[in-house]
Amino acid sequence: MSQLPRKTAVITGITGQDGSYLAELLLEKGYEVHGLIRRSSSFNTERIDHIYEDPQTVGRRLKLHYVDLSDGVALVNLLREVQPDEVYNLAAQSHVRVSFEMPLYTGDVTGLGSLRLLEAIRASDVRTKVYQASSSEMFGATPPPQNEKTPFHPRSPYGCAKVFGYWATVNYREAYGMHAVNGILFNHESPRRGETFVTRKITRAVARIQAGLQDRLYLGNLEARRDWGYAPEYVEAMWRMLQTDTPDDYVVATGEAHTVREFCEVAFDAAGLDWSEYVRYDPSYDRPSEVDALIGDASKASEQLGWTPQAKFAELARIMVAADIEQLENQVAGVGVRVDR
Ligand code: NAP
Ligand code: F7E
Repeated sequence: MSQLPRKTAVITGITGQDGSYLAELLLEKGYEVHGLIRRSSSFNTERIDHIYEDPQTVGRRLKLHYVDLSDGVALVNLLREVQPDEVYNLAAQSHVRVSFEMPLYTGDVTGLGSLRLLEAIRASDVRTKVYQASSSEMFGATPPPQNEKTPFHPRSPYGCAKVFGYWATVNYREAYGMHAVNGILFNHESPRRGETFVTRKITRAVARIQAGLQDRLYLGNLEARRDWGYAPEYVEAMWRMLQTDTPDDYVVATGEAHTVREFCEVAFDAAGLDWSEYVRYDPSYDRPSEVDALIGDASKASEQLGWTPQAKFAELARIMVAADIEQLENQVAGVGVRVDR
């Protein structure tokens, strides 16, 4: 019996939360995975250290390359060399609050970066499918529920940059017949979530407060409502989007929304603590313009991709608190911490 040829994928942003889970998923499925990392003076590969293979490893299927999304020529060269079947564009300056402080940088990497990648695919003449990491932040001020037909009204430089990337992706599909899709993902979290996003900031603080290492947690707007899902499930939706015959755009969400305050309640409660004793307001975490409420309608993804969310709000918060408590205990005990959850 003849074997199907091994598929090859490129992941930009492989060192991030989603990139690390997607790399694991694709390796499990037998892909050769090429991850793009950017040069930094200190290591930032913690989330993928457990799947890293030395260049000397025979038959290795995970390869890392230094390519920054600001460098279009490096993208062309990489694509020519690798000839991928699938490209997942997950790299971004992804922090909404930071995008108000670095709007031009965010526009360059998060917005123009997606166009650079699309144009690099065209310039290298590679026939590949491409996934663009679009975001519920594009809906911004438009009231929920939000689906694929909901008009965009971004409320941050980050949201504006993602709208640009969204339309560039649609345009390359229409203009050049590229198999290019937008996954419009609502907030998704995990123990690997960046430490300055609100859920992880809260669950890390819960662990530290329980251990007696911290006595206050300063937060901004507690009334914002978000549709929070579990990141490992969301990367499965990304992969499914690239397995279809016809490229299209999909919302990925749980359909349930909760406030930041509710997340605090559940997360502190998971450690037997009362959140109101520890959480204090600090206006410096407020945003010049806020996104008040995001609730996704993922019916299209359910019907056409067979994707449905499993872990919901309370379970997600408990998973994250348990992981942060375990990580802290290991640190205190001096045990090497594996970030492979
Ligand atoms: P993340 O943890 O912040 O990861 C972002 C990745 O982009 C990191 O690997 C980062 O590298 C890389 N990166 C940043 N600037 C770069 C540059 N100039 N050149 C090359 N790489 C660069 O983000 P995430 O949560 O995994 O999200 C993945 C993608 O989905 C992002 O595009 C994000 O905007 C989008 N998104 C996320 C959510 C969510 O809730 N998580 C929802 C919707 C859309 P370093 O490790 O070196 O910093
Ligand atoms: O904020 C409020 C804050 O930074 C959530 C990114 O992955 O999801 C993420 O963007 C809410 C906001 O995520 C603090 O004002 C209160 O209303 O965790 P966040 P985000 O802005 O929703 C979307 C879908 C993406 O695409 C982005 O890449 O929480 N909030 N107090 C706070 N937020 C932070 N970070 N820190 C606080 O102290």
